[in-house]
Amino acid sequence: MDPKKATCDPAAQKMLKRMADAEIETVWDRLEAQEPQCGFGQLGLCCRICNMGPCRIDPFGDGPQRGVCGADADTIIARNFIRMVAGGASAHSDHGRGVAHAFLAMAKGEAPDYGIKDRKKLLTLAQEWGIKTDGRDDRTIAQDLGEQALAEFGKPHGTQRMADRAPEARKAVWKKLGVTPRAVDREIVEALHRTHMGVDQEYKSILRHASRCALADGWGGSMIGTELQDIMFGTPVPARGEINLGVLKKDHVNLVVHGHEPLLSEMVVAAAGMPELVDEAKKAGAAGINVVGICCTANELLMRHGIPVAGNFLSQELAIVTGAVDLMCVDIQCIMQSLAEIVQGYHTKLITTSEKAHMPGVEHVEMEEDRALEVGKEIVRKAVEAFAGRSGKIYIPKDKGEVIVGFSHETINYVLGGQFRASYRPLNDNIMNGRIRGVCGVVGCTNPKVRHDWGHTGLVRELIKRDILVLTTGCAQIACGKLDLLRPEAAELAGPGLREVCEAVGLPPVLAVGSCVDNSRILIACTEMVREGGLGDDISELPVAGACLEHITEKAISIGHYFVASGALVVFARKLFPVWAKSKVAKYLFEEIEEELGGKWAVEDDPVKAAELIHDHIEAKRDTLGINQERERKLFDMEDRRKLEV
Ligand code: SF4
Ligand code: MSK
Repeated sequence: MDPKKATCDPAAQKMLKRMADAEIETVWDRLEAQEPQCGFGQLGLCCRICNMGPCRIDPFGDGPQRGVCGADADTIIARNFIRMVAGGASAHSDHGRGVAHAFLAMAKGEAPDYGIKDRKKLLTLAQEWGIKTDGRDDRTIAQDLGEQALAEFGKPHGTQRMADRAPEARKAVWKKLGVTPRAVDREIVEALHRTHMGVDQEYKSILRHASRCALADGWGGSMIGTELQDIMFGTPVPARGEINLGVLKKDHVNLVVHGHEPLLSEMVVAAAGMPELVDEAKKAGAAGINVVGICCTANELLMRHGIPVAGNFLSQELAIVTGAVDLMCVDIQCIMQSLAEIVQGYHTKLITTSEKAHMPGVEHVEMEEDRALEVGKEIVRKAVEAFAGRSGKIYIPKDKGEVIVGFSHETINYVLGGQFRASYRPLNDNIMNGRIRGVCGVVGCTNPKVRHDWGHTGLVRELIKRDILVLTTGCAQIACGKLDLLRPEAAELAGPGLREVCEAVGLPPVLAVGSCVDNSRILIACTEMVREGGLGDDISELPVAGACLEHITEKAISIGHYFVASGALVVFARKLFPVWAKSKVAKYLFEEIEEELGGKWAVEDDPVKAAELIHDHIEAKRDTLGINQERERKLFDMEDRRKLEV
């Protein structure tokens, strides 16, 4: 394998070469060993839901066209699709439920190490949910809010409260189609029930429920997770940071937090800053304690504290092989089982922390809400101990990108509109006057089937060149950071209109919005754009889109589908999208669903062509809005600048 073909991240290229020389197996090697992968699976045409199977449908028409139970190709593809949505929704929502649980414990005084960092958001959300705030102390308000948030997952009646935030026109579309999300658990359970052998056999009916299930994720579990995390740990504001393996420090205790939930990593960061533990590290011969992140837990810490990021999903094995990681603690989601084997060759200590996610042969230190900081301290101490036992050689690539992050929707509001008139008006105005053509969310994973970081960064470069503002989350956000796209200087790569706007307000053309659950922030940003006026009455009228050309997980499918069901065009890589192109399911997802929900899926592997597709979609939306009439282009004058200045 040629490292340059596997990844466009220079640090990863160096590490892959070293791993090949040392004959250490990587995720790329295991992918190669799996090839050729099952062609039926790649098209969504295999089913192993019951024990009359597994069954497969022959896409060439020579072999079987029905499973043993009689299910046809479309039923099987639709069932596989909705099960991915349900898996993704369950992952995000169980994360959200965990946060709600800790939030309630905090409010009751049962989790004393957590607190309320964003009081304004607490009061705003409480008022939004009809919780009395006058004359009540914050903890009591938080207790009511925590109870209600937890109830959203399993309530017997009614629909998701967060979904009330959507524009009126959007809610009317959902209501008419019968897909307004109810309790999160109910939608996921129903998805599994409908796809049990012999239940829902009409692909459109299955896929409509997929929409409702995905909406329960985006406008339910994920949004609850994001909002309560903001209240407990602070709503992100612009912060500087650094991204890539070069953030590891040879002379420090390097502690990597990897996974998704900030509940633990916040405590590790707090513990690592305690003088007693820093002293212990110094006594062990280290210059200090360096906490860095991988995957979305990294995004959570980077956004709130400027904690450095060592890499995204495909960087996790590489980080260990630097020999500089003293301890890696993992919680939930996107953790490769291979880590347990790779650490055998190093002094690195690997620790699991979630009751839901154990690994064979790996020490488990359970995160407990009522003694969270103690657990954080215990983990930091284990990292110091491991540092003291360092033996092998250390190689840390020097590569790291500088970034500005922290663009919660509140930050976008503030940065664009200013403290005294915070609003999306300047964004909408710049879209209406054409300097910014539209907005695209570039999100999601890094998959070894695609050149690492190439799909995301290639697409982002092409979008900003076309004056499309990019919002990014997850591993895509880390990819952009590694390759210098999250800096204001990246505006030099943007088209003239976007560049003018970015330079006027000092913004990067690619705004880092956060982790996977923070895609809910993009839903809110879209809603605010509608509310601000001038760009239609519904998200489906906005010149916006979403994309992920390197997706891996069920979570990514759920995210993509909740954006489609919210009215957006969503583009994924063709070769990673397990839906047979000639099926009726494909016709529905790529075309007909737009008539029902205003959004639709599209597939494209090539980042340039994907950018063209998104650009054409955005221009078509602009035409429909009537904002594409020829206008005289002019450079910013003082009047324009005054409008934009913070
Ligand atoms: Fe085969 Fe039908 Fe069973 Fe699926 S549900 S494995 S198609 S018999
Ligand atoms: S971590 S879900 S690989 S974005 Fe959120 Fe990255 Fe995808 Fe995991």
